[in-house]
Amino acid sequence: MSTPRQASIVGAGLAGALLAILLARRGWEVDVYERRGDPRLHGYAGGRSINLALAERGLHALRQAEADRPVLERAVMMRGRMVHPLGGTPQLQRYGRDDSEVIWSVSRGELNISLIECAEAAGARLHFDHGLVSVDFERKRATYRGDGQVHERPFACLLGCDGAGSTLRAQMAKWVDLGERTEWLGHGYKELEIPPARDGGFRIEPNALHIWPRGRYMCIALPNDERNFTVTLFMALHDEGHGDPNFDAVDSAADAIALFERDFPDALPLIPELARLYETNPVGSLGTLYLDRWHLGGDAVLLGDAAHAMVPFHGQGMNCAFEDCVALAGHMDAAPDLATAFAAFERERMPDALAIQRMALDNYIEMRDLVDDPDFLLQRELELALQQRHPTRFVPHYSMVTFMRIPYSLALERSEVQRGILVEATRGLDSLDGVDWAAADAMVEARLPPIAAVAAPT
Ligand code: FAD
Ligand code: 8RB
Repeated sequence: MSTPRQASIVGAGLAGALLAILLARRGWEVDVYERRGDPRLHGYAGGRSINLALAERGLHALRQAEADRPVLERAVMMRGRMVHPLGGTPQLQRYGRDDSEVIWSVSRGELNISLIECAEAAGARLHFDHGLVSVDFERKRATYRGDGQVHERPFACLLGCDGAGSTLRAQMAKWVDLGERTEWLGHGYKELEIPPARDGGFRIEPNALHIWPRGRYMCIALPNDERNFTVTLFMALHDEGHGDPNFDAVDSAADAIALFERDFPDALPLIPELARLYETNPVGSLGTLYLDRWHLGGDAVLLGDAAHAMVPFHGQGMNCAFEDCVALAGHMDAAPDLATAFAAFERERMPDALAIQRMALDNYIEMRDLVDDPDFLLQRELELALQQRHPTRFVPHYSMVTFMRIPYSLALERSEVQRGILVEATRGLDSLDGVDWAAADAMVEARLPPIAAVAAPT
């Protein structure tokens, strides 16, 4: 590239810190501006222990940055979903074929600190307490504020990793119409906690992602390496007319206890601080952010949540943001100029962002409702059988998203075809005994080309 290889990254969260490593390693001069203080000095902002599910896409990006080892050292393996039916025994549904196909629960604070340390070691300059406040795109100068000071800095380009509430996005929108719109889900979430047992061990199965599906709402729990679990309750914000609980109606600690006594009786004794946490922790809102464009010529580009925030139900927000970083760094290195690089990045990644946003919305229905539905379980059984019969052609939906790196848009397209086959092949059946295997095999062979032939190895 002929232009100077300099970049200013806005945000040292998950994407910003990883992108800094990737660019600095390739010889770029990188400055990272972060609104918050240095988490290595002050502890991670927010305080609460939040964990995230790391899957193959995110892990692969960490490997590219040689940042996977410190992260995996403290990760907890999750082999599958542990489904807790109301009044029944919990059942583990494996995510993959064996322990090579699992996801990992990692602490956001530890992950972010590891990435920041790697970014600094790779030569990036980090500027904490520097929140972007405004951008003058004509003079190519940005203003940052923090710690009672104002700093104006020139930039070659701005890479927006400043999250769902992106300031850079708002500044870009003053120059061009980004076509921004947010679709709110109407459901929110509240974080709770299962502490370690008295003997210091885990109170429930550690190597699983726990789900308490209740139709139109649910609880989940992810393990932490400190032997506690972060529990998240997802439900409607307001009355939706079904008589279901919602955050307006379940307002006090007493309401929350009553809800858990009725709907999550096995979880209630595991959350001794339910009353206090329910009253203290805020209700978070959930939505999907769509933009028609992510870049302003070669001056600025958005990625991660700033470009395409999504609902959390596929556990792919971070994984997708990490994939964005690898794609963007590749285009910045290869293209003749930044405007071309940013346009190529947008062209490559926008269809994939739209696909995972859709699949994340769909997975809410699956998690909260279908995971204990007999038709769904039969289709799931058939998915595994068809994978065994046609390993290159029929890969279960969850596996394509979670254990492979084919584009999300291709995973969505193939999942829709597969869904059709599953529905047709199980119609009217309540076990796999009656499946017409010849017909099912024929559908697979006709409708699903081998994946290696459609996805170039990366
Ligand atoms: P962020 O990680 O949010 O980073 C943005 C950074 O920019 C922050 O450090 C912020 O302080 C900084 N910033 C903001 N404004 C400014 C400014 N004006 N100037 C400078 N800096 C600024 N994803 C998964 O893949 N799996 C999961 O299991 C999962 N679980 C989640 C659980 C929770 C509770 C939440 C909230 C999200 C979860 N996600 C998960 C989604 C994931 O956290 C995000 O998709 C991911 O963090 C996006 O990375 P990002 O760098 O774009 O944004
Ligand atoms: N954001 C996850 C999955 C899929 C699990 C499955 C789902 C909490 C906020 Cl809701 C959720 C998944 O299909 O069996 N993998 O990883 C992470 C999830 O929620 C995270 C912890 C979360 N994200 C605001 C809250």
